[in-house]
Amino acid sequence: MCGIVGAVAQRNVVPVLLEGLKRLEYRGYDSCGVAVHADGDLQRARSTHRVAELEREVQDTALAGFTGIAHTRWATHGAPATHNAHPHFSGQSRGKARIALVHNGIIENHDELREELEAAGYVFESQTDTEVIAHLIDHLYSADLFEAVQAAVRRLEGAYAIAVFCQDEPHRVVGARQGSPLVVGCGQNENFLASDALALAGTTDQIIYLEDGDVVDLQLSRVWIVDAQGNEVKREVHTVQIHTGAAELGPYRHYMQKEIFEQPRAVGDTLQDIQSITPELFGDGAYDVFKTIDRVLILACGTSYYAGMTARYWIESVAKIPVNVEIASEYRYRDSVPDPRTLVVTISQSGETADTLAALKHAQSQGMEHTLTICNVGTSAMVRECKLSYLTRAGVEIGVASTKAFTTQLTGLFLLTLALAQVKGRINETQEHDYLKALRHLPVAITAVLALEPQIMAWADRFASKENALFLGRGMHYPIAMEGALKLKEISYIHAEAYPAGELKHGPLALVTDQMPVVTIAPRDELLEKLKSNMQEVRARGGELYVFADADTRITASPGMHVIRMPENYGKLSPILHTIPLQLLAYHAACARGTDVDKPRNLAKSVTVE
Ligand code: HGA
Repeated sequence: MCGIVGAVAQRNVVPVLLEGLKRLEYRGYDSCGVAVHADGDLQRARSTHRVAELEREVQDTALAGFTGIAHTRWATHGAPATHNAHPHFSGQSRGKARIALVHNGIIENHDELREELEAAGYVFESQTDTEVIAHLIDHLYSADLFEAVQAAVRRLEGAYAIAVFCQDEPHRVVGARQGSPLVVGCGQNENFLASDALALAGTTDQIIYLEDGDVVDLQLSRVWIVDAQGNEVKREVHTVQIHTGAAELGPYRHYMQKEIFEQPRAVGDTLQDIQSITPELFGDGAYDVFKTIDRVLILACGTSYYAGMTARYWIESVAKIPVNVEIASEYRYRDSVPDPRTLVVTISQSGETADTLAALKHAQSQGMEHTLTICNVGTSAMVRECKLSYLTRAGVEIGVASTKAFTTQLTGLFLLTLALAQVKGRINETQEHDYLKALRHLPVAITAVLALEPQIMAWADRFASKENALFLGRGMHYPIAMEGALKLKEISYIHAEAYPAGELKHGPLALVTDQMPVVTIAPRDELLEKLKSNMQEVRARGGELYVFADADTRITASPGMHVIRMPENYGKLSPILHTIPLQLLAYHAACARGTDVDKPRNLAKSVTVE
């Protein structure tokens, strides 16, 4: 999603701005741009190509300046075209641009503001909601940008992080946030703004996390923050260790492939060196919280939602606590019945997912104070907002389609299951010891599954010519089937749907023909015989089955029934192992179709807009 970088310094800031954009590229974008204060004018370059292309343009035109802002855009309002790319200017209809602005988010009252500003004589050059902010600030401006921005944001409805500078005030950048992430980077006689501390790696590690409603005034040696009421506030400066090492592709063709193969390490790191389960793994005070709660509400989106659905099977079966799992974008707007004795668990790779953050705040506003997050970024808004947290240690995930983030989330959620079960007295020491042992063996077990890649590649070639696929799973493998279908559609653009296998005969069986591949997850569990009957129903209609079967299921290959054997049955942790071949199948089907695997069309990595 959109990335913002801003800088005020005594050196040319263009290299810092472009480096920042490169670090934010992994989030996904469709255009990019940079603007600086140069020779008393506002100058900009914008491109619908990659940041490297923008960089070439900037070099050709020798764009340089001491103050500037830059942006990667993931279009929400207006096509991905140069005229819609940020930075947007205002004031050019008077002959000279005065305000330059970049924005992440959605302004919901943009139509109304546009009408008002058009009536005041402003001419719009783009179809974006963002341009209204630039004109509004220009309209309200009288010699003080900080004041104009404070006045402007009072008129905005929706979500935004903005960075703005003004032709009349060459050494100043003003930022503001409401619902979208924005951080300040503090330097020596220079200061910066960015969507994420990662963008400033190598420039500064002194980071201030702005809060909703904050407006910040950045000058060379001053960072001044006011809250929504206009009162000065002091926000803590954090020293942030930013790991950037994951950007090397090494021997892999794509980041997604690299990240699939990193899973033994990522899961191992996420388990740290845990020798015993204690609630304090989730933070101070976790014991009291776990003791108090008698239900769990999981809020998440996309792949994280499927991790939550899997956790529901674990928590209900091992810890015996009732669990609800809700899609965050639905939960935040629906009437629900709050229960203060609920543990609200949010799951988000980036910790900045706008819908999940909003759902968390909605739950808090309903009086549900016991909050916990499973998150991959320790400095994220989600970790700061939740009382308790467990950090997955997947490392930076660049591929838009989540892989190692998912399996590490599952690992964290299984630890949560055990901690809850322990506090509620639902498991004894031996069971705890056995589960921990199985967890510790996971990296080895995953490595054995990764060795199936050549067999899966052969299947993937056949999938590449299909336009539809079905995925079947039962019990705790149903969410894994959903995740497998999501992976396939995200990166190969093959339409895929998942069903609990027993549901097939209630409708989807009508879709089954000899053109429909049906991927089936077949672990050796108590539902195996039922699943086998469901598979026969598919075969009887000519459907081709592609089955990932545990070694001891006695499912064998026959015409129309293709089988890949999973090395071992993994009991309660089996969903983690069965995820891996589905990732590889999607990955190789996408490669065979020649799609842009790491940056699939229309999608972005950190979903920071609603
Ligand atoms: N609404 C703005 C910004 C979109 C955004 O934040 N995407 O992540 C636009 O469409 O330009």
